[in-house]
Amino acid sequence: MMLAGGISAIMAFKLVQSDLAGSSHELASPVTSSLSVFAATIPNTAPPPGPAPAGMVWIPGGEFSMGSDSLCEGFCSLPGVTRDAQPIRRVYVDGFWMDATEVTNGQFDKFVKATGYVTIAERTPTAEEFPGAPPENLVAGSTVFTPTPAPVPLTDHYRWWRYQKGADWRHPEGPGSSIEGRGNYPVVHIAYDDAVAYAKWAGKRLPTEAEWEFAARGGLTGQIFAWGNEFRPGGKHMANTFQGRFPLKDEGQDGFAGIAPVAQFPPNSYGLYDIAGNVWEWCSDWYRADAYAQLASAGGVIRNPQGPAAPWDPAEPGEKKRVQRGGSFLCTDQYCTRYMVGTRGKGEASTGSNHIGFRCVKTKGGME
Ligand SMILES: [Ca+2]
Repeated sequence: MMLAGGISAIMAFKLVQSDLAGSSHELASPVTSSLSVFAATIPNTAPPPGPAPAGMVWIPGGEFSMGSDSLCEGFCSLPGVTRDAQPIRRVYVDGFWMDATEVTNGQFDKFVKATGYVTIAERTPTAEEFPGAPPENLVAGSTVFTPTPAPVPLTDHYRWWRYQKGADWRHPEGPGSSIEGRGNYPVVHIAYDDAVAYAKWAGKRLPTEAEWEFAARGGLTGQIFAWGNEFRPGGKHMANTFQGRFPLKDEGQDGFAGIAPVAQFPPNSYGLYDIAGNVWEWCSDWYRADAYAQLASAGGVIRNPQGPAAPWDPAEPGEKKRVQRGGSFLCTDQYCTRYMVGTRGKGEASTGSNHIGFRCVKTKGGME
């Protein structure tokens, strides 16, 4: 939950840590040659059902191969951590509209003004909710990234994450910080329920993990990134990620040290901006480490998968986690390469941080 989980449930980082601790051996998917089989993406050809809703693009849906054949990340110094995206499986999704960008502070502000909604990070935890917690810990806040002054082992994410009193979407780095002049930045410190509440208000919903990946792949087949197999084609940065030595200093060679306004990099071929990097994006699926293996074992094409019925992360089996995708401005080739399009992230559902946001989808007919 917010206090312990506020730090303990940092998805990709925890995943790395848990796998270094050996828990990946609990995953049910053995490494086989079939992992590398990507069959061609077959997008639907039907035209969009109508004019695009404001700020959204049409994702045609269709059949594709979902998953990752990468057995490691961080230049293979972190073997095995992408195994939850295996085996590659054949999936079909119906067409849908998707927000072209991550939801911005400006958009979220309209929602809050209209509804009076209070995000989870802004609510003061109670002793009833957290029996046994020291009273001084029962303060509203969220998790904030803090660079370290010197190199540290990458096996302990507590070294660069802290629970910050007063951090929330209006105060991304805590009291004293603000979103003044940041209306076009992605909203952050958003927990799963916050994202769901916004989506309902907007007449939308969160994407399933399968919808998200179909959209992110942009009609390509089995490429490593949303734009192709080369991280920097022609030397050009295609997403807001982390350069420099992690977690000391983000050198910002891609133009942004830290978070960036939306749509500063080229969109993918479906017109989606920042589908890799900048902020993690919530999906509606529960996270299960073996979700792909379970469904793939049935064979055939899996149609419109909604995710497993219940969460299960062997690293933290007591925590209820949802899927997060796309990586963030903190992802780096030294550590968390989850900007690779087929790889997965996860987060405890009531926990946000200053690199977690979302975008919404909508299907024909308006309200979901
Ligand atoms: Ca950057």
